[in-house]
Amino acid sequence: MKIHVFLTHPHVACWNFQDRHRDRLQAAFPDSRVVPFLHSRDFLAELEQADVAVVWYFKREWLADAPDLKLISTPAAGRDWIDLPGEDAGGNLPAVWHGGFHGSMMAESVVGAALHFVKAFAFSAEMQKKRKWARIKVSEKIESLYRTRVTVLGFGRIGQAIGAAFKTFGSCVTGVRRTAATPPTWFEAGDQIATPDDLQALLPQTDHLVLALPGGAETDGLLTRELLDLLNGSVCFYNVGRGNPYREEDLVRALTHGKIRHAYLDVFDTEPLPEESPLWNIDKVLIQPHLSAASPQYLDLYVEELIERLRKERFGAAG
Ligand code: OXD
Repeated sequence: MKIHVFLTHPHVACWNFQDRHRDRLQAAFPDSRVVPFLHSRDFLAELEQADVAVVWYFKREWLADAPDLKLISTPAAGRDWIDLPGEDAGGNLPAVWHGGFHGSMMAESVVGAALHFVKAFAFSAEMQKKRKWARIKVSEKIESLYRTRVTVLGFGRIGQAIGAAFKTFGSCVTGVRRTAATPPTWFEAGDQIATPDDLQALLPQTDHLVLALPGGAETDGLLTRELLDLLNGSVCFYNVGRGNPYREEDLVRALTHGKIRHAYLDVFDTEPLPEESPLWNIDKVLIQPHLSAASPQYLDLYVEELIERLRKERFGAAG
């Protein structure tokens, strides 16, 4: 089996494939050849020989140069960057695997932001800069996640990992998803799975609203202006999925009309977030440039997952 790896990220160093990742993958499949590429031109020049392509993105026109390709594997969770023709186009398309290991890292980011908000760390830092021992003022702002009501929109692997992390602080979790699912083992009395039709009833009761939704037509505009208007003003809002479920102007309106108390935004409809976006200037907004899953261990976790899956599905059994 020839595994060609082209995992070079233009901006984020921890998303670059390193020698240790190659060594781990090679050691797991000694009869195979793991070949890393740094540049797309070199990757494309040898794609003809690849059985497996490990990539951040793939363009459909590359298929013409990949007669033996059986699998495209990407660490990304989102479906956005592997562009293949639809099945109705016919032909033998390679299988596509997306990473499923992001949950714990993204949960750290969301719960980290939640703690940042409820423990009033930004205000403490402000007081510190002024050398003020502001015990009364700071204490008035400190809250807890205990018994707060958390609603997670998008309750797949990532959403469930985020819900589980809130659970460890004693929150009550509602996971919203379109299709039925077995409740996670960590659910307790009061936790539930709901559907988007329940949002009208859920949103006014929600203390922490987390969006962990995939992009695409099914989630486009899901959070309408009317739904945002139902938020209770003390809610903390988090988006680590995609920017498409609401219009930015509706979110800005909800923020400036006092519907949302704090927001942690990691993803945006237009990325990079344009300099003229009003979101930059809203104090209660904490902006991160699409990094909620960043971690030095990111590709180690991916490689372990890939090895396990290649073994389980007997890819490369013939070497
Ligand atoms: C992903 C992402 O899909 O970073 O992995 O958004």
